[in-house]
Amino acid sequence: GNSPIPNGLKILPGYFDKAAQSELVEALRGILKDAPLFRPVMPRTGKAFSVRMSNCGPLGWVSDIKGYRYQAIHPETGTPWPAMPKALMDLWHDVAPEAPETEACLINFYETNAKMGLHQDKDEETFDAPVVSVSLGDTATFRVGGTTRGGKTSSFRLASGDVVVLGGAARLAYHGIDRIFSGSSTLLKNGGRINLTLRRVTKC
Ligand code: MD3
Ligand code: FE
Repeated sequence: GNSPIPNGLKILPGYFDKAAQSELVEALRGILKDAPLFRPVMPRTGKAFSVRMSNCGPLGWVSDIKGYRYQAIHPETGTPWPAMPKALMDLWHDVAPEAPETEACLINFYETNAKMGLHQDKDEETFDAPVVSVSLGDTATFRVGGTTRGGKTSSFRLASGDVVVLGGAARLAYHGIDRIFSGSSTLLKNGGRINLTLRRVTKC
C-alpha cells in the first residue's frame, strides 16, 4: 500500500559524489580491518541476521542472545570501535546542525539476498536527534511506515551516495530493507550494499 511520507523523512539523492563515495569506502576498509564484520543473532531465539555488521565511533550497536544494546567494544575482538571518519562527522554537522555530537555509526553489509525486516530504532536513550543514513554500493528498496506496526507503508529506492535523514515523527517510524539489486553499482569490488547509520545514543 501507499501512505504519505512521514514528517521528518528527508531523502538527499546523490549527496556524496563518486569520488567521495570511494573515499568513504577506503576509510571503511581500514575500519573493517580493525573491527571485522560480525553476524548478529536475534535476542532469545538466536536466529542469525542476514546482514553482517560492524561499527565506528565511541559506541556501537550489537545484538546477541541477551538483547540489543550499545557498547564501546567489538563483541568478538573486545577492542574499542575505530574512530568515525571525518567525512561522516561533517555529514552529521551538515544535516543535523542542532543535534548533539553523533556517538555511533552502525555499518550494515548486505549481500544480494540479505534483508532487514520492519523494525523501529529505539535502543537509544534519546530520540531527539535524527538518524542519518548513507547508502553505498548496490541499490536497495527500503520501506517506511508509521509509528505502529501493520499500517500502510511507502517504498523508495536508495542508490549509492544517497543520504536519508530521519528526524521528527519519522524517527520512530517502522522501516526495513526489502531487496538489494545485485550488480546495480560497481563501487564495491565484490558487490553488495553498505549502509551507514549515524546516531546519537546518550542524553546530553
Ligand atoms: C531510521 N538500516 O540499521 S537506514 C538500521 O539500509 C536500519 O541498512 C537500514 O534500519 C539500512 O537500523 C535503513 C534508513 C532508514 C530508513 C527509515 C528509518 C532509517 C530509519 C526510519 C526511522 C528510523
Ligand atoms: Fe533501523
